[in-house]
Amino acid sequence: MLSSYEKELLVTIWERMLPIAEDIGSDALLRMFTTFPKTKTYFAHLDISPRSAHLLSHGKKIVEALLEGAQNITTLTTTLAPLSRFHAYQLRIHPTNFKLLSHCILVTLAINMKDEFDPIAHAAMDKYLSAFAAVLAEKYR
Ligand code: ZNH
Repeated sequence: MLSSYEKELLVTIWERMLPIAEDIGSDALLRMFTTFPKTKTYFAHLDISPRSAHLLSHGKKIVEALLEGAQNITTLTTTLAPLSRFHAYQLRIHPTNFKLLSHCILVTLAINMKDEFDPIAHAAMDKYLSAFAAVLAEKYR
């Protein structure tokens, strides 16, 4: 599904996002909460106001997980199994939400990377986020 060029590109992009993981992750989350307000219900126990400590730290975790997944793309299902179980059994996130966050991540990356987020990068990232979301949603079936 992903070419070897795309796999390398994904690792390169997420490695570049790591030093600014808090900013990237929290921006994507804030976009999700603003654009799709129902997603906020899962975070009722956290302070998710712009630049809050919770938003920044949760945003960082998301970027770290996306880098880890990109680095382990051939074993995505096993690499993400604990995270998948967590989302299905503890958090009970309805699977439709994964598409909403993926969309917001694409927008955040486009703004951050500007012209470098070209159609090739966009397509690779979209495929990767879909694959990631499919693994996170796997335990619901
Ligand atoms: Zn999630 C958590 C990732 C999606 C909700 N997450 C989490 C974490 C991580 C993640 C890494 C941490 C874990 C631990 O701690 O162990 N996610 C992720 C990713 C994605 C996601 C990568 C995609 C792409 N989530 C999601 C969604 C939602 C969510 C869509 C809803 C809407 N998560 C969540 C929650 C939590 C999490 C609620 C918990 C938080 C706290 O802190 O509490």
